[in-house]
Amino acid sequence: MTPLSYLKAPLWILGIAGTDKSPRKNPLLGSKRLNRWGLHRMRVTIAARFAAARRRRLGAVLDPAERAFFDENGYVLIQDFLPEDLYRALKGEVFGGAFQSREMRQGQAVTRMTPLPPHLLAANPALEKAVHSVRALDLIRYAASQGGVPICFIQTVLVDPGEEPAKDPQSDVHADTFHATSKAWLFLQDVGEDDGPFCFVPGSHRLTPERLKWEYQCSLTAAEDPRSHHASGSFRIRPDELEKLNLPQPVKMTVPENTLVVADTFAFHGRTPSPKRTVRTELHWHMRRNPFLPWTGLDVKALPGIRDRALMLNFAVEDFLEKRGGARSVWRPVGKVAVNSPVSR
Ligand SMILES: O=C(O)CCC(=O)C(=O)O
Ligand SMILES: [Fe+2]
Repeated sequence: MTPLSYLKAPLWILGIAGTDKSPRKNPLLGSKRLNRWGLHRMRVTIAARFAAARRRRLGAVLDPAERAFFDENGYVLIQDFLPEDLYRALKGEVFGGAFQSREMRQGQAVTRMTPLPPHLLAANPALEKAVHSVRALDLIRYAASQGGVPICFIQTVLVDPGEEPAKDPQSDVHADTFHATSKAWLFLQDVGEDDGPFCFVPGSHRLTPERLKWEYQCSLTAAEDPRSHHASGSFRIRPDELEKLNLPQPVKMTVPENTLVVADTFAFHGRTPSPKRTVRTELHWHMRRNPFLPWTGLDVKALPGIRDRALMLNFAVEDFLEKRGGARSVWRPVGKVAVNSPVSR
């Protein structure tokens, strides 16, 4: 560490009170001494308490059976989510055009992201209805244990097992971060066993004493772990460790099209590796906010000028910084493409 990097110390401290998760990027989170004193354990514990308190407020609007299923399992799965005519119209819009997109490669997997800014939603009414589906949003908020609005985009995952380097880091079963946070998928085609389905460990969203102990152990060594995502705070878990935590092995979410899956990705999950080339397209939501917020409102992303624009604003900032010599964004613009077109080179 250079003396100059200590100028960042106030940011590291703020990060501890927020979403910072990377022991590698934030040396306070990576400090063996602080973690031996219980820094990570404390953040995980307090975040879980806040999440439970916020969920008590957010749960009232849910269908009681769906809420109970989520509380038990950490995810919800709804088949035939959209009415048939709306779903057909949605597919027509999504697969019928070409949209400004970005791509990120992770080993043999390329993830294509198609943002959905207001002008695009205005021109595609079925997409607009699906993105703003109240039933989906209520579930996403509950799973994230947060109020406010998620970001939404079209995601296509293109996997080619012949590609080198082979490893798709998302195929290692993991937790995205140290606190409740949600992702949701409305699958736009059937996803079978060999189509690289999402997989999930039911019940692993709960902070049990065993999980807390495992989190503590991870926090002592994560900063030096060779698995870069693990060292960045998305802890990877092996099958034998799951057993020790009294958890089942992951379940493959093989689903017919028009199935919505909403998950708390503090739970263990991943992407099943596929033996063949696969293309999986979905409407995809992310919701992650500061885990230490006592309230469920006050989300800047819900402000009129920002709603549905958060992702574009984020890319605008990244592009601006990159042009001025800042970090190169992993999300490369690929221009206007069909959502399920082959990978751009
Ligand atoms: O795409 C998937 O099936 C899951 C990937 C994953 O781990 C994630 O999006 O957090
Ligand atoms: Fe993940």
